[in-house]
Amino acid sequence: MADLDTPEKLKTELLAEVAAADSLAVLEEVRVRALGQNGAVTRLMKALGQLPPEERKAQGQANNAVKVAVSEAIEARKAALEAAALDARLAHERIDVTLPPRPEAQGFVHPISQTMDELMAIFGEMGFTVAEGPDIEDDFHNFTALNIPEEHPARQMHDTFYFPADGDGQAKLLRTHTSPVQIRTMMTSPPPHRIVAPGRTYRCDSDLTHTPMFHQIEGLVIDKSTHMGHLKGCLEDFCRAYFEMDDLPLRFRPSYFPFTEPSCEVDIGCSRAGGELKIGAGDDWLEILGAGMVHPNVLANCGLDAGEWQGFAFGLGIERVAMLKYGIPDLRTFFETDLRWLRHYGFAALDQPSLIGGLAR
Ligand code: 2NM
Repeated sequence: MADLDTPEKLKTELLAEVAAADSLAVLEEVRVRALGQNGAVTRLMKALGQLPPEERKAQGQANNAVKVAVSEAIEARKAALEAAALDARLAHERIDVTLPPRPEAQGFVHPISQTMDELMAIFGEMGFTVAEGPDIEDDFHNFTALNIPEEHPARQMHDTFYFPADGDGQAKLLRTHTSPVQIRTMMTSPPPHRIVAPGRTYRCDSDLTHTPMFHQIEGLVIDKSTHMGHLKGCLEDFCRAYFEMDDLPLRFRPSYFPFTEPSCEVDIGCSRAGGELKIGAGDDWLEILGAGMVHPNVLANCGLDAGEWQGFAFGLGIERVAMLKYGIPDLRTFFETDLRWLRHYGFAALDQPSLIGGLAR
């Protein structure tokens, strides 16, 4: 390309180059050479200033016509090359709609969540509703209302996590059981009651079989004539539904809790032959839950007339029953957040316990 070709000649040359460009890269190179900062058309424009004034207008119009023609040719060529590239891709590439979808990274439901869902589904079928309360409690709801005396060992610093005392000397604490939820239910709504309270609980204890945070589910039934027979039937139905054994043997053993009278512990039949625990078979027993008839003092503390209302309560550890049902040997692994553990013991999110089927299939 001569340095200062006539506009007409330059236009012819550039249009030929544009037409000959067989790729977007070559076309871009032509564009830079023609219209770039130091391109032939640009230089033609800059040369205008050296012309005598009377020639500038005509030359300027001619230059402009070149610029417009070349720009338009480049745009058109670019569109054509892009269309051709797309056609070529479409001709080659095929989408196989019969391929299975790529597996997505899968999350897992933690055994605690799974077990809580199962427990709530079973109690839900038995007519219970779910109640919740705060993890941070006061002395009254966690201890006093539950007929737990001041000197009770559970109140000692080494069992209970206390917060620093506030202005009036009252120290809040982390609830040591979910029973304060039952207390709050009885104090804020009228009987009858039929609730379960699942949730986190805290005790200052850490060894092979204790973690400072663990989970409980407790239940409460209050009505005018609820008696120990209802307690037995309810917990029997529950144990058999949870362990999915219609003939699971059950034993009710006398026990003591400050908040119930009488109190009992419930064992399920098992065998430990050869060191292997097997639920539902053999002549050995395994403790599963604690229960009892709600103590008249507790009812009175909640403003209920113990001459009119009575009922039972129970409580169990969620980790413990999850370990038993799913063969998880070590409690502490529940809270180590080890993804390999979760992949092994976790549950698929889409295989949740339905509300039908937990009980008597
Ligand atoms: C247990 C065992 C026995 C219990 C009692 C109450 C309340 F609030 F009604 F008094 N809530 N939970 C209870 C009774 C809990 O757990 C082993």
